[in-house]
Amino acid sequence: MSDLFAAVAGGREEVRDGMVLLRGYADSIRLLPLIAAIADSAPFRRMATPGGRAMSVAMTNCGALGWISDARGYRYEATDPLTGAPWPPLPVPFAALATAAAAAAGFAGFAADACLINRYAVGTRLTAHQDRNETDFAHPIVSVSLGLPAAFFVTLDDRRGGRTRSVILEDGDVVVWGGPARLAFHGIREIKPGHHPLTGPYRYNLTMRRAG
Ligand SMILES: O=C(O)CCC(=O)C(=O)O
Ligand SMILES: [Mn+2]
Repeated sequence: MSDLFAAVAGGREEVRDGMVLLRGYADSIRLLPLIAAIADSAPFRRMATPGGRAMSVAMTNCGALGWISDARGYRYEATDPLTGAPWPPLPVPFAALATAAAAAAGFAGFAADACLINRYAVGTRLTAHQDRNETDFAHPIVSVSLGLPAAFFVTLDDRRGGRTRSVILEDGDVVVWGGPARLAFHGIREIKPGHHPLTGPYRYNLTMRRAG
């Protein structure tokens, strides 16, 4: 494990079967400049839902594949539809963090090839959904929270309207889910007003996936 995350490692908590929360595992001071560099070439944008509405959360990607939504649906693409260029490469510290966090959560050998970057302004949210556009659900999802806190919820029984558990995710917290939780419904409740010393009025989230 590199000092990028070992230095800030905190507690380990099971959120539900197959989902582990690693408190304070990621170092936002190291990660945020990498996000800014990615956004210089692949800007944050509010993608359109298949139904034609703009999503409230602004998104971009890095890695060999990037997740997109538009009138044709949800999918991964190798190029950014905004620029026509390949998505910026997955920074080595992102990939290393994903592999180490997955191993710490019990998913050894994870190698991410895609990273969706979400930017939440105050008042935005992400409704309940499954991450299911990846080709092989044997691989876990690694989610990194940076900046303002957020209430993350997950269903306990894989039904959209099922019972949920909520946890507050703070700057540096990493959640890993796979196995029995891989297709759990999850989302983010409305971000409360606040100011974070590193991100101001925003929360950033990286979800690292094996998409292809
Ligand atoms: O922001 C989060 O913590 C979750 C993000 C998420 O579920 C997603 O991007 O699919
Ligand atoms: Mn998700």
